[in-house]
Amino acid sequence: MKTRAAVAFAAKTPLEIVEVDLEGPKAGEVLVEIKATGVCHTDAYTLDGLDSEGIFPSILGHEGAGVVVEVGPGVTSVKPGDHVIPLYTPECRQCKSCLSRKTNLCTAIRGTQGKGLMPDGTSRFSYKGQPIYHYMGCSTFANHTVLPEIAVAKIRDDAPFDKACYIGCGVTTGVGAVVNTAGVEPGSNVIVFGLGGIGLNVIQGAKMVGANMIIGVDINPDREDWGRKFGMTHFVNPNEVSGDLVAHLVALTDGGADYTFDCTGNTAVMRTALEACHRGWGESIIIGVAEAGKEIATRPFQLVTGRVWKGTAFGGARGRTDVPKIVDWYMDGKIQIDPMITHVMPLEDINKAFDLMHAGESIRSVVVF
Ligand code: NAD
Ligand code: AHE
Ligand code: ZN
Repeated sequence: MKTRAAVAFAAKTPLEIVEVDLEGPKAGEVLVEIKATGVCHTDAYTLDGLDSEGIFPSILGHEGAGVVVEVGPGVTSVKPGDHVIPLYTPECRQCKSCLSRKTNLCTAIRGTQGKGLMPDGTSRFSYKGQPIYHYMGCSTFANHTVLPEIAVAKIRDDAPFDKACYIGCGVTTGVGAVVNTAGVEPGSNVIVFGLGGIGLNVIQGAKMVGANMIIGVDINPDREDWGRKFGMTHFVNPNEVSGDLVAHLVALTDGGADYTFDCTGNTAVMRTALEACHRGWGESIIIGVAEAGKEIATRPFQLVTGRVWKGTAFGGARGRTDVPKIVDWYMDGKIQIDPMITHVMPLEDINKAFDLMHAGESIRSVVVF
C-alpha cells in the first residue's frame, strides 16, 4: 500500500513529506493506522545526527497512537479495530529480560530494532524502490506503520488519540521514572533538571506519589510557570545562582535531595544531579539521552558515600501491561496531559515541531493525521 510519511532522508536535513510504499504485516506483525504522534526530543537528537544508532533514510517518530488495520498470521493479542500505542520497548513476556522481572528492557527484537529493521531483518517501508529504515521499532511519523505484535499496547477505545499518543513516550517515561525506577516515597525531596516534555511528567509523578519538596531546575525562565502548574514547589535557574549550583541545591534540601532526575541529556547536568543527592542514600536517575561520544564523570567518593546513579528507559514500564493502566490514570484524571500539548499540527508542518522545541517554545507538539 501507499502511505504518507515524513521521511528523514539525511541527518540535519528537514523531514520531507512523501508517499512511501508499505508492505503488509508478516507473521506476528500488525499494520496500524497512526492517528496522532508526539515529537520527542529523542527524535530531534537522531535527526540532528547525535544518535550513535541513527540510520538514514528513515521514518522517525516513536510516540504514537492509532488503530489496528490488519494482522499477520499467528497474531492473537490484537485484532483490526483495536486502539493501540506502539512500543519502542516491547514486552514479549518470554525473553530472559522479561522473565527476570528485574527490567522492562525486553531483548526479543532489540538487535534488529537498533538496525532499523523488522525482526526478520527487512524493512516494510520503501521509496522509489529503495528501502527506508524503521526507527525505534515504531516510525510513527507515517500515517501507517507495521509493528511486531509484542510492540503494541492495546488501549481503551474512548481515549483520545491526540492525547494518548504522549503516553507512548513522554508521560510514561516521566511518571514511570518516579513510580517504577526511583520508587519515590511520600515526603521525599526531589530535584528535576530540565522541565520539558519529560521533566514536567517527572514533576507530576512526584506530586502524585506525595513528594515534599519538588524543585525544578531549568535555564529557560519560562519553565518556572510550567513547573508550578504540575506541582513544582521551588524553581532554580542555574544562570541566576551566584556560586556553586550543587552547594545551592544541597543547602535548599538540607543536605541533598532524596531523588534527582536528569531530563536534559547534558552530561554536565547529570553530574550536578548526582552530586545534589543526599549523602548516604540519595539516588539520581538519568533519563536524558546524551549525544554520541559523551561520557559521565564524578568522583567515585560520591558513590562511596552512598549516592546511587541509575538510569531508566521508558520509565521502567512494561508496555503491554503498564501502558493501558497509564491511559486509565489519564482518563480518571489522576494525571494531566492536555495542558502539556502546546501545539497541534498536520504532518505537512512537522518541521515546525522541531523548530519550536529547539526554540524552547513548546512542551509537546502533536501531529494529527
Ligand atoms: P525538551 O526539549 O522538551 O526539554 C528539555 C529541557 O531541558 C528544556 O526545558 C531545556 O530548557 C532544559 N535544559 C537544557 N539544558 C539545560 C541545562 N543545562 N540545565 C537545566 N535545564 C536545561 O526535551 P524532552 O522531550 O523533555 O526530553 C528530555 C531528554 O530526555 C532528552 O535527552 C530525551 O532524548 C530524553 N528522553 C529519554 C527517554 C528515556 O526513556 N530515557 C524518553 C524520552 C526522552
Ligand atoms: N540509540 C541511542 C540511545 C537512545 C536511548 O537511550 N533511547 C531510550 C529511549 S529514548 C525515548 O525518547 C531507550 O529506550 N533506550 C534503551 C534502548 O534499548 O534503546 C544510543 O546512544 O545508541
Ligand atoms: Zn521519546
